[in-house]
Amino acid sequence: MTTSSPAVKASVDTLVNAPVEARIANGWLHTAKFLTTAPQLQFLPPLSVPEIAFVGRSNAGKSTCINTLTQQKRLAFASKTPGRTQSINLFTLGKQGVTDAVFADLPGYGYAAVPKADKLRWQQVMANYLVTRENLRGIVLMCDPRHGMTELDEILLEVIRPRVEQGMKFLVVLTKSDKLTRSEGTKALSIAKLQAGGGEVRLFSALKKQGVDEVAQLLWSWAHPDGLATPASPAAEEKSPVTPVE
Ligand SMILES: Nc1nc2c(ncn2[C@@H]2O[C@H](COP(=O)(O)OP(=O)(O)O)[C@@H](O)[C@H]2O)c(=O)[nH]1
Ligand SMILES: [Mg+2]
Repeated sequence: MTTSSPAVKASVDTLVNAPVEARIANGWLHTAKFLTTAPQLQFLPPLSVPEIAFVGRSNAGKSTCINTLTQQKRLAFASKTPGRTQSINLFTLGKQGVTDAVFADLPGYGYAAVPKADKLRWQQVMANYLVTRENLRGIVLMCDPRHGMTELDEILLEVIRPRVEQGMKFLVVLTKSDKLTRSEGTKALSIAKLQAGGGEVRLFSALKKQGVDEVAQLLWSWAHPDGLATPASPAAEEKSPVTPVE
């Protein structure tokens, strides 16, 4: 029998010894599948399952974060032309083929090369989506802590504040935390906590896998507020996986 390298052994240990909650959350996230893309709100299918939206300035690390969380290389492919694909991409999640949540990946904002009229149009689409989407359960704002919250992030915070006050889940993910020292990380966390107005804040590094399990468990708990459901019954599987609202 060959002896595995210390690095391989460390990875195996992490997988095997990960808390059961993290394993459940990561297994669930891995089921993410592309559903559809909508250039405007009226093309978004009305859905009844909880939806979690991912927003952030372009280049904040949003695609990398979604790919890391779902353990898929190209689910939300890191766009080569940031800010150009102005559509909402939906992904379904759920074990045993039964969709129990949807992720909505909103295009990054703030990309300088986008014409002003397009920027304004897109901000309007995004604000309308965040305010009116009925099954929206939570919002994840990606922010590169080296730049902090920009004016556009703050506009977005204002737009969602009333919904957060009414109980909408909200998480600020401080991305690329591997680029911060420990004290910079602590400082970025406390500043973001003040700005998040009751929402959660986590440091996250796709490179160092920091915060991955924590964010995974939070998202899982948002989508499953009643905790672990009983295994899907045959009746539940017969239903259409994504039940449109009447
Ligand atoms: N060091 C480091 N770089 C990252 C991390 N996540 C993303 N990046 C880099 O940041 C840049 C923007 O990432 P991307 O996911 O495309 O951002 P998006 O425009 O928000 O989707 C890319 O060059 C990524 O490689 C991370 O955790 N650590
Ligand atoms: Mg991207």
